[in-house]
Amino acid sequence: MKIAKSHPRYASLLVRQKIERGVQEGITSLNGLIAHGRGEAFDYLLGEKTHAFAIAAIEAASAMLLTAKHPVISVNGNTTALVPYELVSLANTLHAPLEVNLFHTSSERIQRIKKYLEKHGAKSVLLPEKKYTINHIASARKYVNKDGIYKADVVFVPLEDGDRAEALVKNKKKVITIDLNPLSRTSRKATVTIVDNIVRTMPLLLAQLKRDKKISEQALQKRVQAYNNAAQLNSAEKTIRPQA
Ligand code: PTJ
Repeated sequence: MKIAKSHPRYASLLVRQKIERGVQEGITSLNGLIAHGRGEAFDYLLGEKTHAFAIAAIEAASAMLLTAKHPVISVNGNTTALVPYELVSLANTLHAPLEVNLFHTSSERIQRIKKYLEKHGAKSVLLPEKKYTINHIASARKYVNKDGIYKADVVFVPLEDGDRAEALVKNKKKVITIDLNPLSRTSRKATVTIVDNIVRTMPLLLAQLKRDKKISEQALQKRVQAYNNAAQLNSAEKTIRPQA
């Protein structure tokens, strides 16, 4: 369906279409539609704009990614459908691999996501390997790639479920997430939580990385140390429920 530019919900409807197409192409799971709806509700409460707490988290994320030894970008059916070019661009900027790790896992969907990202210019899309696992997680999500999440020190993992975010942290990895819900377990467990819509965050993060590439490693490390995730989450929560 062609959406009229004059429609008051034009931007939001365009994003919905991307998720819908993701399902039609076998990239996004049906559960992905539910997750998207939940995200939309929180975005509505946030006024559908990027707040100062998200900018602070983007700055910390950029510094953490640039000072990481082995950063890895974990992708799923929603993120691939919404921001494929930006994910590839992030991987290229950091010289880091993309790795598919699904909540509702299926080997067919894993392959489709890999192909879709390659179609959008990805050079390296890693897949989970049965020989390599992370601890503290029971489901098939424990399987990871030897050259990816297995050896990563920093995992960028937007739109994640709480179990895995927690497991990654317990495996001594720093976790950067994007989640519109500041109350979710993922938001609470991550090292850096960007409370914003991924479609707004990704271009801002890429621009921040470009600026930060000119900054010294020491200054970036200082920024990471100064960042307080709990304080930013607190500001986000106050925005969606000021009486709390
Ligand atoms: O492709 P799969 O099988 O790996 O499944 C991916 C989903 C996202 C379906 C799966 O990880 C899942 O069920 O996630 P949850 O537990 O529903 O959490 C998703 C979180 O992302 C929720 O807190 C949503 O509010 C949030 N979210 C949804 N859309 C966006 C978002 N955050 C930022 N930007 C969005 N566009």
